[in-house]
Amino acid sequence: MKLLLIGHPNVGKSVLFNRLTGANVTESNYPGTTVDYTKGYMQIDGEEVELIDVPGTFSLDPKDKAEEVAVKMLKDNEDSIVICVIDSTKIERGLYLALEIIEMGYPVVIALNMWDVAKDKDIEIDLQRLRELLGVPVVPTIAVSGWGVKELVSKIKDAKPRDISKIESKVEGTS
Ligand SMILES: Nc1nc2c(ncn2[C@@H]2O[C@H](COP(=O)(O)OP(=O)(O)OP(=O)(O)O)[C@@H](O)[C@H]2O)c(=O)[nH]1
Ligand SMILES: [Mg+2]
Repeated sequence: MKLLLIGHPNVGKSVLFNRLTGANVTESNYPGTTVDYTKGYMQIDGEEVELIDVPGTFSLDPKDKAEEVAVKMLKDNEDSIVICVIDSTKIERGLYLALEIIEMGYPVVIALNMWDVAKDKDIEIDLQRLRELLGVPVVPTIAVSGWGVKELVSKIKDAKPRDISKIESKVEGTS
């Protein structure tokens, strides 16, 4: 099993990566590119799982070299589960990327990171509603303290590919 950590720049992917992986971490150029990426390993239910810290990207329509590599890494690892990391204070933009990845057929787990910052700003997020609409696990996290990370890991194996047409009809039904 392989896991990809994907999300916008500066949402906490690398802090989360460091929490999830142990000492056996390698940084190298992504093959055929000049962009660095980091790879490590973690254990889930006794199974060794590879985890990749994908360069931050705003969308799957790449605007620079790092974003190109992010999209390439996604396409090169079609059998992966994606942990989509979203900044809870900028949830709409983050969800757009998550939906794009769900639409491509990847099993997705969403980490709503920076949950502490969202709470400080009194941003209200209806987790139950998000879970119902998206049909994927949605877990609030605070990567810097580790809060929620255990729950996030426990949901990884629940991730399943989704039929996007069902999500769209649900979202349309709410407007
Ligand atoms: N308050 C708070 N700060 C966080 C949290 N997660 C990460 N940060 C901080 O946010 C900043 C960005 O974190 P990174 O892990 O470097 O973000 P990234 O997604 O890897 O960024 P790129 O690699 O540039 O795409 C750092 O200063 C972290 O300490 C969180 O849950 N709460
Ligand atoms: Mg990073």
